[in-house]
Amino acid sequence: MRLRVRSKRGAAMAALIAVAIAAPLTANAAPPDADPQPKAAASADDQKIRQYEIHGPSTAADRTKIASSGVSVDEARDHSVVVSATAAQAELLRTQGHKLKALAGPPKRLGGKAAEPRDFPAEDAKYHTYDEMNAAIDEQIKAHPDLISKKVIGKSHEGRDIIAVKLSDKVGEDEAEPEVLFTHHQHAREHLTVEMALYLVKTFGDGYGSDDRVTKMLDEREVWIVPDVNPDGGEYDIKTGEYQSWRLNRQPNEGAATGTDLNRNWAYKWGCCGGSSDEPGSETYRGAEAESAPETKVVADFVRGRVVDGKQQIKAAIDFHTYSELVLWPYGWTTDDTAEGLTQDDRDAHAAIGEKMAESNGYTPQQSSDLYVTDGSIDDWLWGDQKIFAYTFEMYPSSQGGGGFYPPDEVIEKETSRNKDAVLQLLENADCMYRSIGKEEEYCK
Ligand code: NO5
Ligand code: CA
Ligand code: CA
Ligand code: CA
Ligand code: ZN
Repeated sequence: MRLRVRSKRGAAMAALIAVAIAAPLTANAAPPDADPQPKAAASADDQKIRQYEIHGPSTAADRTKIASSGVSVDEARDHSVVVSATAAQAELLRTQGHKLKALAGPPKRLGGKAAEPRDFPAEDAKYHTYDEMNAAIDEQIKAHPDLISKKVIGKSHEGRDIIAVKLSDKVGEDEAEPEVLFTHHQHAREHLTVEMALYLVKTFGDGYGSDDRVTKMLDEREVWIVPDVNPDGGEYDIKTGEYQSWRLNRQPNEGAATGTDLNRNWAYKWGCCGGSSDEPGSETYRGAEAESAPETKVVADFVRGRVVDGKQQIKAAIDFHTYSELVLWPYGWTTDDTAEGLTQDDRDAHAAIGEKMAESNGYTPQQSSDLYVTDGSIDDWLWGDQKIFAYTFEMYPSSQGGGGFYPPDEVIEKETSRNKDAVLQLLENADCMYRSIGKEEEYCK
């Protein structure tokens, strides 16, 4: 059954690829750090991603099946989904019998001004470009040099620095304190997550000495923030000054389609379970092999580098995404609550803290695969490979109507500070995550 479906899709894809090959492949001829030449109008239209509403899909299995057509599932409702798709992917879903309703494209927010290349639209000026993000972090380091530092942990495909910001008392020393990791912006269009990182750097930096909870956590934990896992994708999304709805990184593949879904490229159960795509051009393309995307490998190497004397120092993590207002925990690769490497106690501790965090920010707590199956996600790798308690936060808004991937900059402050208590909870639990299920004696002594 599955084979027949795949071969049918294969034929459709082959036809689409044939069309794509007829267009000039100028993008691939460009050196890796150069901008691709503008493509012919038809080809650019083919690549254009927009959102559609599809009625019918009601279960995680339905949604996983939708995703296997190459689209990303952006929103799961009781009896419908919102997906992002190219025209070709939308067509494929239609041939499979689905009715798609095109939704409004990304907002312009130009405020009467011309689009400014490589910048957010005028009305969204409070969002930070990659350069503005780095400047804001450098400013915080200057203001709090004993508390905040940064290091370059590697480079993106196009050569941008990927940085890790460290926050702790005696920040220059590697103290024996539980470490906690926050990662942001795996998906290019999820710009609010970079603002989340900047909010954390500012709130922790400025709050030390005046905010008791913040002070205690910086005294007793080492906080790592990777504010921009996918800088190339993020910059590409605003390259023309108008939002592109881009999700992937900017690494070319064989053929015409660019980009890997970083959150399908991690080296645990990579490509195992129908939760990613092996087709370049898919919104969930998993890459040629695990960690084939430099950005994934850079962050994975950093995490592996936190193993000191055979012990992983990082105890817990949140990977920030948008949107849907969810708190998710592993696994994504299976719909079973427990599985290899994830005992009932592991699951219960994840859920107990996940539910408490969700109580404070008003998000919905659930296992990741309740949404749809994913494989090669960061959380599965963090837990399955490194035994780091791992959460994904899908931030504001709850739905496409609330702005989808592009909420206006007016919401930044409210929607980042909304997670302060949840982040502090994770830090406070990080010395013994099993305390949350009353098993401190058993696991943490
Ligand atoms: C994420 C989570 C389900 C992990 C993903 O909409 S998102 O792409 N941000 N959702 O599919 O990787
Ligand atoms: Ca605005
Ligand atoms: Ca310290
Ligand atoms: Ca340490
Ligand atoms: Zn995402």
